[in-house]
Amino acid sequence: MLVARIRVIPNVASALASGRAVVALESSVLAQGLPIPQNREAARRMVQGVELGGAVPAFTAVVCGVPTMGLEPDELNRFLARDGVRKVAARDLAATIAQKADGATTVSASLCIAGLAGVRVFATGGIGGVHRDSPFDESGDLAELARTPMVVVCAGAKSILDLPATLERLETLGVLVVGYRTNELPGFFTQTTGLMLSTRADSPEEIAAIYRAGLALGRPQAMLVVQQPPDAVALPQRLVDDAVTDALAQARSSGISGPATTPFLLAAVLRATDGRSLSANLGLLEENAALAGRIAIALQREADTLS
Ligand code: PSU
Ligand code: MN
Repeated sequence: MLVARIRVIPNVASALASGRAVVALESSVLAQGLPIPQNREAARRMVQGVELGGAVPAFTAVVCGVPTMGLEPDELNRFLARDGVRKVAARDLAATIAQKADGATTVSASLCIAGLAGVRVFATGGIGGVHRDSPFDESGDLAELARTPMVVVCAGAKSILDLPATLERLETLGVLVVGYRTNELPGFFTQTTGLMLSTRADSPEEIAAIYRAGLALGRPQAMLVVQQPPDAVALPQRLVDDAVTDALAQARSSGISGPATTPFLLAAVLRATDGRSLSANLGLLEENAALAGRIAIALQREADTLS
């Protein structure tokens, strides 16, 4: 099935056609963010999370130049093996399509594809934002969040970023950040950051109601829902701060810049935490997917009541 030039794989297409809740999932975290073989475990747990929530998962990607909602098993395997798979942000979509390449989509490109396919809920680990060393390096995720009316579930922005600056940019762009069962911005690997949020919600139904109110105003922005990484895997602030400081120094001395920065820093943090950041990453990806599933179901239930 083709929706606005997006290929939707059959099981996702039939879910959409029958009005079932669908959750979009990004693929860059699999092909660039996490190492092999744990990226396979991440994919499995993201899918399981959405399904536990009661919804249907769909990875977004560009497959041989075709923007796609949902990956068939052989395609997912290719992305997990990551041979020749590009990191694709929203700005890179057109070139990846025209050059018929495989592209793993970051948050920004995933929002673009999911939005075109009519999916309203998306889950990831952490969004991109304003970088610490070079504040002019601001992830395309922020601009895309400002123009895509979807619910985006995450554990905050990645710890490698300038979190106060990222939160300020979201405010300027008019993107509401809602703390799910928390009053402050989680730090991706850590549960707290000391950065207070304007809005808190304690149930998927409350989130659905806020999202609907924003839609009714005709506003184009996404709503960012943040939740803490699970107790069992969250890391202490001090460990993460030290790991990030080291990672930034390594990036500087290796001359890393541009799209390579985020994957490089995530890998350096992984080494500096003796792999503990990996368990945190896998745990929060699953939890975020599960919450997204419950929100998608709550939105669907509301829609069914209204129609
Ligand atoms: N969160 C993770 N791992 C990742 C990313 C997020 O736990 O790999 C990816 C997302 O796809 C996000 C991207 O959109 O990093 C941001 O990259 P950049 O800073 O280059 O915009
Ligand atoms: Mn960048």
